[in-house]
Amino acid sequence: MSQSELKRFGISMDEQLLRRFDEFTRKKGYENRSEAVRDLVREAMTAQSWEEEEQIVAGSILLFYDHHQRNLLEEMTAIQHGMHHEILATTHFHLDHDNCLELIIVKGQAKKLRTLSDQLISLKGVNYGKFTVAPVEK
Ligand code: NI
Repeated sequence: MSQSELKRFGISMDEQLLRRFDEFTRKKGYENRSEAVRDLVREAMTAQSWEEEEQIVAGSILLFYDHHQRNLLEEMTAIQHGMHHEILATTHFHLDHDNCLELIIVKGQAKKLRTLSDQLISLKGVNYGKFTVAPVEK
């Protein structure tokens, strides 16, 4: 597994973030910070390489939003209709009086899906969004 030698480098981080990172490292069961950082870097770089490519990926866009936000539902629907070839399914959950959770299952070119996800997540009223995809074929 060691095609290349290990190199050391320092990372500066504010104390609070480092405390949270140490807790994350412990909960995830990593032996040390280095192992955790290596995994996170790999994950970030893998995700980025998919997004830049024409590669076909599939996955989900998860959105938490307040449906009272003006025009939000109309804008969301218009964006999704514009990408109906890439959207396989949409499921809507009413979480409470104000908040909704929408799960959109997507398949298509990574670049295109990232754009779709960015458009939806950046809408006013969307409180949290998460884009998760993996390659369908190599
Ligand atoms: Ni709802």
